Amino acid sequence: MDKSIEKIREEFISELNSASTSTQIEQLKIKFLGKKGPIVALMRSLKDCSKEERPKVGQLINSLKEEVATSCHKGFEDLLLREEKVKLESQKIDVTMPGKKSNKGRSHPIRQILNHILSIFKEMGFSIQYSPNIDSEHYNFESLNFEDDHPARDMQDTFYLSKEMLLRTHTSNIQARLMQKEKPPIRVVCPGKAFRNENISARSHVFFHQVEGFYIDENVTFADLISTLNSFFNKFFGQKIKMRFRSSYFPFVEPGLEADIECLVCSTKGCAICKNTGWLEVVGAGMIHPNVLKAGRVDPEKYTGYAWGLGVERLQMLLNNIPDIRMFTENDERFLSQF
Ligand code: FA5
Repeated sequence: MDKSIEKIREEFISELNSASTSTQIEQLKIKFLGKKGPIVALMRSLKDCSKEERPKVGQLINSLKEEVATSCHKGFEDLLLREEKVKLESQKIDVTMPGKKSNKGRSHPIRQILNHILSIFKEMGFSIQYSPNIDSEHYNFESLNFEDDHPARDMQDTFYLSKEMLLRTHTSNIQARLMQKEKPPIRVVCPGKAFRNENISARSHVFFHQVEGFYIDENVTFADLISTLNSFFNKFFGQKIKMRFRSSYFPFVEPGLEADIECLVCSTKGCAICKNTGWLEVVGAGMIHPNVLKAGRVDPEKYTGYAWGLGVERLQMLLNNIPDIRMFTENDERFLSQF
Protein backbone atom coordinates (compact mmCIF):
# COMPACT_ATOMS: atom_id res chain seq x y z
CA MET A 1 0.00 0.00 0.00
CA ASP A 2 2.87 2.34 0.95
CA LYS A 3 4.40 1.70 -2.46
CA SER A 4 1.22 2.56 -4.37
CA ILE A 5 0.90 5.82 -2.37
CA GLU A 6 4.48 6.70 -3.22
CA LYS A 7 3.96 5.85 -6.91
CA ILE A 8 0.95 8.14 -7.09
CA ARG A 9 2.95 10.96 -5.42
CA GLU A 10 5.83 10.55 -7.93
CA GLU A 11 3.41 10.49 -10.84
CA PHE A 12 1.72 13.64 -9.51
CA ILE A 13 5.02 15.50 -8.98
CA SER A 14 6.25 14.66 -12.47
CA GLU A 15 3.00 15.85 -14.09
CA LEU A 16 3.01 18.96 -11.93
CA ASN A 17 6.54 19.83 -13.07
CA SER A 18 5.63 19.55 -16.71
CA ALA A 19 2.44 21.65 -16.41
CA SER A 20 2.95 25.04 -18.03
CA THR A 21 -0.48 26.67 -17.88
CA SER A 22 -2.99 27.32 -15.11
CA THR A 23 -5.56 25.28 -17.07
CA GLN A 24 -3.28 22.25 -17.06
CA ILE A 25 -2.96 22.56 -13.27
CA GLU A 26 -6.73 22.65 -12.92
CA GLN A 27 -7.00 19.50 -15.01
CA LEU A 28 -4.27 17.90 -12.87
CA LYS A 29 -6.21 18.65 -9.69
CA ILE A 30 -9.36 17.06 -11.12
CA LYS A 31 -7.35 14.06 -12.34
CA PHE A 32 -5.79 13.30 -8.92
CA LEU A 33 -8.45 14.51 -6.46
CA GLY A 34 -11.61 13.87 -8.51
CA LYS A 35 -14.10 11.05 -7.75
CA LYS A 36 -12.56 8.81 -10.38
CA GLY A 37 -9.01 9.74 -9.36
CA PRO A 38 -6.31 7.50 -7.74
CA ILE A 39 -6.56 9.08 -4.25
CA VAL A 40 -10.29 8.32 -3.91
CA ALA A 41 -9.45 4.81 -5.13
CA LEU A 42 -6.83 4.52 -2.38
CA MET A 43 -9.41 5.61 0.24
CA ARG A 44 -11.78 2.95 -1.00
CA SER A 45 -9.12 0.28 -0.73
CA LEU A 46 -8.47 1.14 2.96
CA LYS A 47 -11.11 -1.37 3.91
CA ASP A 48 -8.80 -4.10 2.57
CA CYS A 49 -6.04 -3.14 5.07
CA SER A 50 -5.70 -4.82 8.43
CA LYS A 51 -7.15 -3.05 11.46
CA GLU A 52 -3.66 -2.24 12.74
CA GLU A 53 -2.37 -0.84 9.48
CA ARG A 54 -5.50 1.23 8.70
CA PRO A 55 -4.76 4.38 10.82
CA LYS A 56 -1.21 4.70 9.47
CA VAL A 57 -2.20 4.14 5.84
CA GLY A 58 -5.15 6.49 6.30
CA GLN A 59 -2.80 9.18 7.53
CA LEU A 60 -0.47 8.64 4.54
CA ILE A 61 -3.38 8.94 2.11
CA ASN A 62 -4.62 12.11 3.85
CA SER A 63 -1.23 13.73 3.76
CA LEU A 64 -0.90 12.85 0.01
CA LYS A 65 -4.35 14.34 -0.53
CA GLU A 66 -3.32 17.52 1.27
CA GLU A 67 0.00 17.70 -0.59
CA VAL A 68 -1.77 17.37 -3.98
CA ALA A 69 -4.30 20.07 -3.03
CA THR A 70 -1.66 22.50 -1.69
CA SER A 71 0.73 21.97 -4.62
CA CYS A 72 -2.05 22.43 -7.15
CA HIS A 73 -3.18 25.60 -5.43
CA LYS A 74 0.34 27.04 -5.33
CA GLY A 75 1.20 25.95 -8.90
CA PHE A 76 -2.07 27.40 -10.13
CA GLU A 77 -1.40 30.77 -8.43
CA ASP A 78 2.20 30.90 -9.72
CA LEU A 79 1.24 30.14 -13.30
CA LEU A 80 -1.69 32.54 -13.24
CA LEU A 81 0.64 35.27 -12.04
CA ARG A 82 3.18 34.44 -14.76
CA GLU A 83 0.47 34.45 -17.45
CA GLU A 84 -0.81 37.81 -16.23
CA LYS A 85 2.73 39.19 -16.32
CA VAL A 86 3.28 37.99 -19.92
CA LYS A 87 -0.03 39.57 -20.92
CA LEU A 88 0.89 42.88 -19.27
CA GLU A 89 4.34 42.77 -20.90
CA SER A 90 2.72 42.42 -24.32
CA GLN A 91 0.46 45.40 -23.62
CA LYS A 92 3.23 47.60 -22.34
CA ILE A 93 3.27 51.10 -23.81
CA ASP A 94 6.48 53.00 -24.26
CA VAL A 95 5.42 56.49 -23.30
CA THR A 96 8.71 57.90 -24.58
CA MET A 97 8.04 56.72 -28.18
CA PRO A 98 7.39 59.61 -30.61
CA GLY A 99 3.72 59.84 -31.72
CA LYS A 100 2.54 58.64 -35.12
CA LYS A 101 1.88 61.48 -37.60
CA SER A 102 -1.79 61.64 -38.53
CA ASN A 103 -2.91 63.49 -41.64
CA LYS A 104 -5.25 66.37 -40.95
CA GLY A 105 -8.30 66.75 -43.19
CA ARG A 106 -8.61 69.98 -45.13
CA SER A 107 -11.03 71.70 -47.48
CA HIS A 108 -10.89 70.89 -51.17
CA PRO A 109 -9.04 73.55 -53.23
CA ILE A 110 -12.35 74.48 -54.90
CA ARG A 111 -14.02 74.99 -51.51
CA GLN A 112 -11.04 77.10 -50.41
CA ILE A 113 -11.20 79.33 -53.47
CA LEU A 114 -14.98 79.62 -53.20
CA ASN A 115 -14.57 80.86 -49.63
CA HIS A 116 -11.99 83.38 -50.84
CA ILE A 117 -14.28 84.61 -53.65
CA LEU A 118 -17.33 84.85 -51.39
CA SER A 119 -15.46 86.73 -48.65
CA ILE A 120 -14.46 89.41 -51.20
CA PHE A 121 -18.02 89.81 -52.50
CA LYS A 122 -19.38 89.89 -48.95
CA GLU A 123 -16.97 92.74 -48.21
CA MET A 124 -18.30 94.49 -51.32
CA GLY A 125 -21.87 94.33 -49.96
CA PHE A 126 -23.25 91.20 -51.71
CA SER A 127 -25.26 88.62 -49.78
CA ILE A 128 -25.11 84.88 -50.56
CA GLN A 129 -28.05 82.90 -51.94
CA TYR A 130 -28.34 79.41 -53.42
CA SER A 131 -30.33 77.82 -56.25
CA PRO A 132 -30.88 74.10 -56.99
CA ASN A 133 -28.58 71.83 -59.03
CA ILE A 134 -31.62 70.05 -60.46
CA ASP A 135 -33.94 72.59 -61.96
CA SER A 136 -36.68 73.12 -64.53
CA GLU A 137 -36.17 74.21 -68.12
CA HIS A 138 -38.11 77.29 -67.11
CA TYR A 139 -35.56 78.68 -64.65
CA ASN A 140 -32.48 77.43 -66.51
CA PHE A 141 -33.57 78.68 -69.97
CA GLU A 142 -37.07 80.08 -70.48
CA SER A 143 -37.02 82.74 -67.76
CA LEU A 144 -33.60 83.79 -69.08
CA ASN A 145 -35.00 84.77 -72.45
CA PHE A 146 -33.95 81.57 -74.24
CA GLU A 147 -36.89 81.11 -76.60
CA ASP A 148 -38.20 77.65 -77.46
CA ASP A 149 -36.04 76.08 -80.18
CA HIS A 150 -33.73 79.09 -80.02
CA PRO A 151 -30.28 77.94 -81.20
CA ALA A 152 -28.82 79.61 -78.09
CA ARG A 153 -30.04 76.58 -76.07
CA ASP A 154 -27.41 74.55 -77.90
CA MET A 155 -24.69 76.85 -76.55
CA GLN A 156 -24.77 74.86 -73.35
CA ASP A 157 -25.10 71.12 -73.96
CA THR A 158 -27.56 69.99 -71.38
CA PHE A 159 -27.97 66.85 -69.28
CA TYR A 160 -31.75 66.35 -69.26
CA LEU A 161 -33.31 64.25 -66.48
CA SER A 162 -36.79 64.37 -68.06
CA LYS A 163 -38.54 66.49 -70.68
CA GLU A 164 -38.84 69.35 -68.21
CA MET A 165 -36.08 68.77 -65.59
CA LEU A 166 -32.32 69.07 -66.08
CA LEU A 167 -28.99 69.51 -64.32
CA ARG A 168 -28.50 73.26 -64.36
CA THR A 169 -26.02 74.37 -67.00
CA HIS A 170 -25.17 77.58 -65.13
CA THR A 171 -25.82 79.33 -61.83
CA SER A 172 -27.91 81.92 -63.74
CA ASN A 173 -30.91 79.72 -62.83
CA ILE A 174 -31.10 81.80 -59.65
CA GLN A 175 -31.93 85.07 -61.43
CA ALA A 176 -35.70 85.02 -62.12
CA ARG A 177 -36.36 82.81 -59.09
CA LEU A 178 -34.78 85.32 -56.71
CA MET A 179 -36.31 88.36 -58.41
CA GLN A 180 -39.75 86.78 -57.89
CA LYS A 181 -39.00 86.45 -54.18
CA GLU A 182 -37.27 89.74 -53.37
CA LYS A 183 -37.82 93.41 -54.17
CA PRO A 184 -34.97 95.60 -55.54
CA PRO A 185 -32.42 96.63 -54.51
CA ILE A 186 -31.09 93.06 -54.86
CA ARG A 187 -27.35 92.54 -54.57
CA VAL A 188 -26.46 88.81 -54.37
CA VAL A 189 -23.89 86.21 -55.27
CA CYS A 190 -24.84 82.58 -55.84
CA PRO A 191 -22.07 79.95 -55.74
CA GLY A 192 -22.72 76.44 -57.02
CA LYS A 193 -22.11 73.58 -59.41
CA ALA A 194 -22.83 73.59 -63.13
CA PHE A 195 -23.11 70.60 -65.48
CA ARG A 196 -22.57 70.51 -69.24
CA ASN A 197 -22.36 67.64 -71.67
CA GLU A 198 -19.10 68.91 -73.19
CA ASN A 199 -15.76 67.45 -74.19
CA ILE A 200 -13.37 67.35 -71.25
CA SER A 201 -10.06 69.14 -71.78
CA ALA A 202 -7.33 70.87 -69.75
CA ARG A 203 -9.61 73.91 -69.26
CA SER A 204 -13.17 72.53 -69.51
CA HIS A 205 -15.07 69.86 -67.63
CA VAL A 206 -18.58 68.41 -67.59
CA PHE A 207 -18.83 69.39 -63.94
CA PHE A 208 -17.51 72.70 -62.62
CA HIS A 209 -18.37 75.58 -60.32
CA GLN A 210 -19.58 79.10 -60.97
CA VAL A 211 -20.30 82.14 -58.88
CA GLU A 212 -23.24 84.08 -60.24
CA GLY A 213 -23.73 87.66 -59.13
CA PHE A 214 -26.25 90.35 -59.87
CA TYR A 215 -27.28 93.78 -58.75
CA ILE A 216 -30.66 95.32 -59.52
CA ASP A 217 -31.62 98.83 -58.50
CA GLU A 218 -32.56 102.15 -60.00
CA ASN A 219 -29.84 103.61 -62.22
CA VAL A 220 -27.45 100.65 -62.25
CA THR A 221 -25.12 101.12 -65.23
CA PHE A 222 -22.68 99.21 -67.41
CA ALA A 223 -19.87 101.25 -65.84
CA ASP A 224 -20.90 99.85 -62.42
CA LEU A 225 -20.54 96.33 -63.80
CA ILE A 226 -17.05 96.97 -65.18
CA SER A 227 -15.84 98.64 -62.01
CA THR A 228 -17.30 95.82 -59.80
CA LEU A 229 -15.53 93.14 -61.86
CA ASN A 230 -12.29 95.14 -61.92
CA SER A 231 -12.19 95.66 -58.17
CA PHE A 232 -13.12 92.03 -57.52
CA PHE A 233 -10.29 90.65 -59.69
CA ASN A 234 -7.70 93.04 -58.25
CA LYS A 235 -8.68 91.98 -54.72
CA PHE A 236 -8.78 88.32 -55.70
CA PHE A 237 -5.24 88.26 -57.13
CA GLY A 238 -3.93 90.77 -54.56
CA GLN A 239 -2.42 92.85 -57.39
CA LYS A 240 -3.50 94.89 -60.38
CA ILE A 241 -3.97 92.37 -63.16
CA LYS A 242 -4.56 92.81 -66.87
CA MET A 243 -8.14 92.15 -68.00
CA ARG A 244 -9.70 92.47 -71.40
CA PHE A 245 -13.42 92.78 -72.11
CA ARG A 246 -14.88 91.39 -75.32
CA SER A 247 -18.43 91.94 -76.45
CA SER A 248 -20.37 88.68 -76.38
CA TYR A 249 -23.86 87.26 -76.69
CA PHE A 250 -26.00 85.73 -73.94
CA PRO A 251 -29.80 85.85 -74.43
CA PHE A 252 -30.28 87.08 -70.86
CA VAL A 253 -28.15 90.23 -71.08
CA GLU A 254 -27.95 93.21 -73.38
CA PRO A 255 -25.22 94.28 -73.95
CA GLY A 256 -23.21 91.18 -73.06
CA LEU A 257 -19.51 90.67 -72.56
CA GLU A 258 -16.88 88.12 -71.71
CA ALA A 259 -13.82 89.02 -69.69
CA ASP A 260 -10.42 87.41 -70.06
CA ILE A 261 -7.51 87.60 -67.66
CA GLU A 262 -3.88 87.46 -68.69
CA CYS A 263 -2.75 83.86 -68.37
CA LEU A 264 -0.75 83.69 -65.16
CA VAL A 265 -0.06 79.97 -65.70
CA CYS A 266 2.29 80.61 -68.65
CA SER A 267 2.89 84.35 -68.02
CA THR A 268 1.15 84.97 -71.39
CA LYS A 269 3.76 82.92 -73.29
CA GLY A 270 1.04 80.49 -74.42
CA CYS A 271 -0.11 77.14 -72.97
CA ALA A 272 -2.94 74.56 -73.13
CA ILE A 273 -4.99 76.52 -70.59
CA CYS A 274 -5.05 79.76 -72.61
CA LYS A 275 -5.02 77.89 -75.93
CA ASN A 276 -1.75 79.71 -76.69
CA THR A 277 -3.45 83.12 -76.68
CA GLY A 278 -2.01 84.42 -73.39
CA TRP A 279 -5.58 85.07 -72.17
CA LEU A 280 -8.10 82.96 -70.26
CA GLU A 281 -11.85 83.56 -70.29
CA VAL A 282 -13.11 83.61 -66.72
CA VAL A 283 -16.43 85.40 -66.70
CA GLY A 284 -19.52 86.11 -68.77
CA ALA A 285 -21.51 89.23 -67.86
CA GLY A 286 -23.79 92.02 -69.03
CA MET A 287 -26.78 94.23 -68.31
CA ILE A 288 -29.82 92.12 -67.41
CA HIS A 289 -32.22 91.88 -70.36
CA PRO A 290 -35.63 93.58 -69.81
CA ASN A 291 -37.36 90.25 -70.59
CA VAL A 292 -35.53 88.60 -67.68
CA LEU A 293 -36.58 91.42 -65.34
CA LYS A 294 -40.17 90.90 -66.53
CA ALA A 295 -39.93 87.13 -65.92
CA GLY A 296 -38.76 88.00 -62.39
CA ARG A 297 -41.70 90.46 -61.98
CA VAL A 298 -39.32 93.45 -61.78
CA ASP A 299 -40.38 96.60 -63.63
CA PRO A 300 -37.80 97.20 -66.43
CA GLU A 301 -38.99 100.80 -66.79
CA LYS A 302 -37.92 101.57 -63.24
CA TYR A 303 -34.99 99.22 -62.58
CA THR A 304 -31.84 98.14 -64.34
CA GLY A 305 -29.28 95.58 -63.29
CA TYR A 306 -26.08 93.82 -64.18
CA ALA A 307 -25.16 90.15 -63.82
CA TRP A 308 -22.14 87.93 -64.22
CA GLY A 309 -21.20 84.27 -63.95
CA LEU A 310 -17.57 83.43 -63.27
CA GLY A 311 -15.76 80.09 -63.51
CA VAL A 312 -14.32 79.01 -60.16
CA GLU A 313 -11.94 76.26 -61.37
CA ARG A 314 -10.29 78.62 -63.84
CA LEU A 315 -9.61 81.20 -61.13
CA GLN A 316 -8.01 78.58 -58.91
CA MET A 317 -5.92 77.42 -61.89
CA LEU A 318 -4.70 80.96 -62.55
CA LEU A 319 -4.02 81.69 -58.91
CA ASN A 320 -1.98 78.54 -58.26
CA ASN A 321 -0.57 77.67 -61.69
CA ILE A 322 -2.63 74.49 -62.05
CA PRO A 323 -2.14 73.18 -65.57
CA ASP A 324 -5.22 70.91 -65.89
CA ILE A 325 -8.82 71.24 -64.61
CA ARG A 326 -9.07 67.43 -64.29
CA MET A 327 -6.72 67.54 -61.30
CA PHE A 328 -9.57 68.88 -59.14
CA THR A 329 -11.62 65.70 -59.55
CA GLU A 330 -8.88 63.05 -59.65
CA ASN A 331 -8.70 62.88 -55.84
CA ASP A 332 -4.90 62.53 -55.87
CA GLU A 333 -3.67 63.21 -52.36
CA ARG A 334 -0.29 64.48 -53.65
CA PHE A 335 -2.17 67.29 -55.42
CA LEU A 336 -4.78 67.96 -52.73
CA SER A 337 -2.28 68.08 -49.86
CA GLN A 338 -0.58 71.12 -51.41
CA PHE A 339 -3.54 73.35 -50.55
C1 FA5 B 1 -22.48 81.41 -68.47
O1 FA5 B 1 -22.55 80.31 -67.93
C2 FA5 B 1 -23.42 82.50 -68.14
N1 FA5 B 1 -24.47 82.01 -67.32
C3 FA5 B 1 -22.62 83.61 -67.45
C4 FA5 B 1 -23.39 84.89 -67.33
C5 FA5 B 1 -24.09 85.18 -66.18
C6 FA5 B 1 -23.43 85.79 -68.41
C7 FA5 B 1 -24.81 86.36 -66.05
C8 FA5 B 1 -24.14 86.97 -68.29
C9 FA5 B 1 -24.81 87.25 -67.13
P1 FA5 B 1 -20.32 80.84 -69.81
O2 FA5 B 1 -20.85 79.62 -70.47
O3 FA5 B 1 -19.40 81.67 -70.61
O4 FA5 B 1 -21.47 81.75 -69.26
O5 FA5 B 1 -19.62 80.39 -68.45
C10 FA5 B 1 -19.13 81.34 -67.53
C11 FA5 B 1 -17.77 80.92 -67.03
O6 FA5 B 1 -17.84 79.59 -66.50
C12 FA5 B 1 -16.73 80.85 -68.13
O7 FA5 B 1 -16.15 82.13 -68.32
C13 FA5 B 1 -15.74 79.87 -67.58
O8 FA5 B 1 -14.88 80.50 -66.67
C14 FA5 B 1 -16.63 78.91 -66.81
N2 FA5 B 1 -16.94 77.72 -67.61
C15 FA5 B 1 -17.84 77.59 -68.58
N3 FA5 B 1 -17.86 76.35 -69.08
C16 FA5 B 1 -16.93 75.67 -68.38
C17 FA5 B 1 -16.47 74.30 -68.41
N4 FA5 B 1 -16.99 73.40 -69.23
N5 FA5 B 1 -15.50 73.94 -67.54
C18 FA5 B 1 -14.98 74.84 -66.67
N6 FA5 B 1 -15.38 76.14 -66.59
C19 FA5 B 1 -16.33 76.54 -67.44
